[in-house]
Amino acid sequence: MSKPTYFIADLHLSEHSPHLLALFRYFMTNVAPQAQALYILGDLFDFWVGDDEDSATIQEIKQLLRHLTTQGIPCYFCHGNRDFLVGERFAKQTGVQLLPEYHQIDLYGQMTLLCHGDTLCTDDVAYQKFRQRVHQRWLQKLFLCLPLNFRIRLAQRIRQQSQADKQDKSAQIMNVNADTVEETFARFQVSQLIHGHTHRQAIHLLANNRKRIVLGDWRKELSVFIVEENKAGYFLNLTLPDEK
Ligand code: LP5
Ligand code: MN
Repeated sequence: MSKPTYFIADLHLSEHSPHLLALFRYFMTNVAPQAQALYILGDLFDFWVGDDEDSATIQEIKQLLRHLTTQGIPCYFCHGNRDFLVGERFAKQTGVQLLPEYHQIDLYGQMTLLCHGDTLCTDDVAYQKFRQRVHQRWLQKLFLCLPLNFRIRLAQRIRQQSQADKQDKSAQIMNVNADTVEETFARFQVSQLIHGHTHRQAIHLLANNRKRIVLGDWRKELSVFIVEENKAGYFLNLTLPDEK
């Protein structure tokens, strides 16, 4: 029998959240090794300002990923809106394979589209404008030439501004746009869509036997979506064993 495939997103790991790091350590050591493959659909990090940042926390995260990939478990990473600057150097150091913005897989016979999910939130016009701007290759190259400390400070400023802007946005604006979801299904001709970003963990059953799976974020609990052959996909939410 084939092994299950795991999907995670929106962990937002940083040295400022030791609890999340502990969850990730637990997950990578005790849960992920049972997978056939692990897909990280963006926002693994709270923010990423370049592959040259190498704090103790980042080193540990990279080691955990490396340890998994050297056990022969493929690990795939799709960029999020916080860590779109994760690059080839990170991939080489960890053995993680970087995916394009949209990636189709055959998931035990179901054609499935994977993405972070931010591109589906087209009602959030201010965010989409921001996204377009920071996804320009020339601007990213220029940003990566700046001193590391300056990049970190700038990212913190953008985070603050983003938090402030979100206060004035409705929950609906920050959710996926139904038409965009329909267009995406049609464009890629898939029956299943798995994404994160909105943090609203759910399995949405849609018309024509289609499914939209929204991955949960990690807070007190870790959240993994697990798909096995001949079985409906399900979420596993876990707290650390000694914290129950
Ligand atoms: O991340 P989250 O869930 O809080 O909010 C997102 C959207 N916000 C973002 C910004 C990220 O949080 C921070 C990204 C840091 C990246 C570091 C590298 C930067 C490199 C630049 C390279 C060229 O994605 C938020 C959405 C929300 O999801 C829900 O979908 O609403 O979008 C915004 O809030 C965007 C704002 O509306 C507009 C952006 C304001 C930034 C202005 C910059 C000011 C900089 C000042 C510096 C002097
Ligand atoms: Mn996100």
